Amino acid sequence: MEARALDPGLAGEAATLLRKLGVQSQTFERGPVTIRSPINGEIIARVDGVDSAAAHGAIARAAKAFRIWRNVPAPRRGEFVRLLSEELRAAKTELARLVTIEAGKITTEGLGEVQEMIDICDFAVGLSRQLHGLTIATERRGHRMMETWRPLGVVGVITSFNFPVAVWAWNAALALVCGNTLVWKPSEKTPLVALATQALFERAAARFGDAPEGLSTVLVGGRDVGEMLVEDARVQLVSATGSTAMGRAIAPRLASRFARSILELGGNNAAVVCASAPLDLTVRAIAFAAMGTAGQRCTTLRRLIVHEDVYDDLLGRLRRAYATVPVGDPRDGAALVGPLIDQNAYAAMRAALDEARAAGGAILGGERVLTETFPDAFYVRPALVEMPGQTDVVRRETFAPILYVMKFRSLDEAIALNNDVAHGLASSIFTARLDEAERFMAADGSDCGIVNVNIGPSGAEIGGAFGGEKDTGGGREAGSDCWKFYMRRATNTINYSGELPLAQGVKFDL
Ligand code: UN1
Repeated sequence: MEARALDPGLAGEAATLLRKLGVQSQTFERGPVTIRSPINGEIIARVDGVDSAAAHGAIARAAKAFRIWRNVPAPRRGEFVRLLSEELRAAKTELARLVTIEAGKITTEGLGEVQEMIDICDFAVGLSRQLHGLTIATERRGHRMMETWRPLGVVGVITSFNFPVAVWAWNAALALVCGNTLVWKPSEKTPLVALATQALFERAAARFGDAPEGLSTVLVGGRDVGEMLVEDARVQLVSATGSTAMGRAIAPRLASRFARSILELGGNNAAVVCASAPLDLTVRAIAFAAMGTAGQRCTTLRRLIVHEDVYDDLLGRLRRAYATVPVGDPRDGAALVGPLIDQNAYAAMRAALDEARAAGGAILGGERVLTETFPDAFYVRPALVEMPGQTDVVRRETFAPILYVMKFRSLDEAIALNNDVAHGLASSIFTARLDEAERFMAADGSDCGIVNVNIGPSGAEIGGAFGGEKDTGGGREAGSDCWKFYMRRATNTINYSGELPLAQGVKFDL
């Protein structure tokens, strides 16, 4: 089934939404950079990229703002984030619609994206009254030892098209309550939602009253802008989401100036389906994880490792799901799979499927659809590919809705397959057996940063730490204690004894 097409008056609608969200018309009506909607390939805006002088200026203002912001009490900084969350709540429908238009997410996922921003803001508001350190036993009489957490500096945030605003919010909400200031380089494919988010940020700043100028700036631009964030000594931390190649290029440069980095570089995520798996639930979980967001989440399920006893039953059900999933205009409530972001994404999908076929894969789906309605957009039917084994193409991340399926016999074999890829982001096991679930989560189980049971690898909540190992980059963002990465830990030893005992019994009497 293909969902029906809607009237494509997208440029006009995008302009109305942008104005309503507080973005000045001149920001998106003229400029050399054209922005196209993946819904129909239509040009929806023309923006101006920043030049290096403007980018330097933004970093300088952020550095200046930091000197003020770091001294604002943390709960008051939390109040700023609370106001931001109010703006996001009020603008949720419009911002979500703009996400749908610019990134091609289906309506509920666009709304989910903004909800994720609201959720991390709420988390950060609570955190703003915590940020607690420890008091630690000291060996010296009349002394106290403790740790305090202090603001770090300017945080550079580089985001990708697939979570074009939520990932900024994960970083921004924490960075702000931690006393830092921000410079944001959004994906070149999705600057409009970033400009809209910045306008909401400025509304929150106006209501807050005395927020320093330059607290957060968005820099629309390409690789050169990202590189400026990486090279500038005033930027203490760069949090970057994108390809492993991008991470490999920037990580050593940040390390060479001892700046911090949080890298979130994609995944090649697997699910293991055991013989005891509850199959109804498993099929639904697989469908969302593998086909949702048109396979363009870094947590998308890309590899399915199925016990041979349930293989035929599960594959039968999956084939039905793949044959009937509605692909179509993401504005249409009936569609569950929207378009790929652009032609390059489609070409990468085609190339991967050709390679899989050559390696012995049996492919269901994967063809381009809706070409008559949307000749300049790239809608595909998600592909279900039965593979004879974990070949090279399976071991590579292709950012498209392709699910490779393989068989296993023993859990050891399944875990080995799960781990035998370069990335280490998310993984799942479907089982009714406690021993299998525990084994998958154990030290010698999945080597990923996210290890789930009876739930797919994608769609993480903000309360947990998000990120993964190996080629995923090792960073953790969002919940748990990730806030600590946005702060400087100071160990304080205070002597109230009136004497000067040295640690480790050292004597140094003059
Ligand atoms: C990403 O794809 O870059 O777990 C982030 C998820 C989301 C975040 C994905 N909450 O799918």
